[in-house]
Amino acid sequence: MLKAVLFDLDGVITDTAKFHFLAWRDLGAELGITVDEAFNEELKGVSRMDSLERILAFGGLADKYSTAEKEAFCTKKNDHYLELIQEMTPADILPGILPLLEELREVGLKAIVTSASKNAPGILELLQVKDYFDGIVDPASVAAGKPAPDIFLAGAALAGVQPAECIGVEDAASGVEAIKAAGITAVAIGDAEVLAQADRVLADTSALSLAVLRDAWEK
Ligand code: B16
Ligand code: MG
Repeated sequence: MLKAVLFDLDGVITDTAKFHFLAWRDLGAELGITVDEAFNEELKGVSRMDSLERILAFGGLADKYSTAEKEAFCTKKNDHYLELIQEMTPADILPGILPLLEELREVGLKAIVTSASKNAPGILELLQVKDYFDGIVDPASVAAGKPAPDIFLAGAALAGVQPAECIGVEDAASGVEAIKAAGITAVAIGDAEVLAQADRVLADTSALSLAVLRDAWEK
């Protein structure tokens, strides 16, 4: 039986990608690296430090900075990102998400947040949806980030159910890979070619419903 839904945050519950992009673009500019929107796609679902490493490698500066310097860059990017997201409100919840959370609550299915973002609790507060969730996996508590299965296995454990009793909802290819590696049914939001590994791909979140999730899980 389907017992829990594991939600990615950025790109599924809300669209923070534009704010991550602006913050990385400005940091990149300071370092002499052009981060454009196409490159930003490769940072979706990727942790903060791993995103910085990818940007530095992209700019040919992979070995230039010490760990302490890289940590300072991450802090700077995050401070800017936090400033940018303060304008978020419940109006920024993506279509279909709130009705789905209501449905899950009505039938008693668990809802867990499995986001790579350390800012997930604060963002859920801004969106005023924190109470709909039974738990938030702390990405700092798992050994390896997406595409490793760790965060989704931790999500199932937090829900107190088996991976096979869950569905994971993701917008990033790395996230879909992580869900499948955890032995969980994957529902993806976005481009069917990019997300081909998923069990079901929906063009956007407005198509999400408990009926659609159950159908994907049963097949
Ligand atoms: P933070 P998700 C991911 O969230 C974002 O897609 C990715 O762009 C970001 O770098 C990562 O969170 C870390 O975020 O800097 O806030 O800890 O898609 O896994 O919900
Ligand atoms: Mg995402």
